[in-house]
Amino acid sequence: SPPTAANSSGFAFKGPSAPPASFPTASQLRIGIVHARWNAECIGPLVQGAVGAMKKAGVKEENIVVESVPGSWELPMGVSRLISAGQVQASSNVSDLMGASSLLEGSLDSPSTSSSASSKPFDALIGIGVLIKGSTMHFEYISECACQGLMRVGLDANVPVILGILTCLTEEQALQRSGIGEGAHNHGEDWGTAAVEMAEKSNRWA
Ligand code: DLZ
Repeated sequence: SPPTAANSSGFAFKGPSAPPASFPTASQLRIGIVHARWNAECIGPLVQGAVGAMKKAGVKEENIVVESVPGSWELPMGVSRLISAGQVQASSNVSDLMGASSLLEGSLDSPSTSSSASSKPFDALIGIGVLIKGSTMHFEYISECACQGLMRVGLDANVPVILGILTCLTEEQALQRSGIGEGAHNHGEDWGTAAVEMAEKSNRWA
């Protein structure tokens, strides 16, 4: 659980308060993750954290699709294309359509190899990246555009897109937020839970 879990009044600082107690439709949800490959030491645990939280909430592993793009700059396009691929050709292997390889390739069931995998469009997506400030202006430009881009893609497609981008001033901050080190908290877990909550609520509000 987050180190900043809700107090007895139900409030939390620097972290979400408790999510819904259960996710009744989780087993029917289909969720996509697109992650950048920069700062892989953090990306791996963040993706694992998100996948773990979704499975804990009841999402089936075969209904979680994980794809990668080079860096955070490419996340909005990657998420946008994955949404389209899921809508157009939901019954085939989305990985083939993306043509990208993931850090976690092989660790999750490919939709094409599992007969119980869902073939419907994605109910929610997560864009995962880690940006660490360097000595040039790259950090500022990429952070701003990647975050704005993910918001735009989600609103344009009317599909929940979770912001899974860490924008850190130091490597230590990035490691801490990836669950690495003493007292660290893996933000990927929060993103996974947020994806399930938003997927369910969006379906209900449709
Ligand atoms: C170029 C760049 C830099 C300097 N830093 C990061 C970073 O910290 N995290 C990240 O995800 N990507 C970084 N990139 C790569 C860009 O996001 C992008 O992949 C390239 O500029 C190619 O378009």
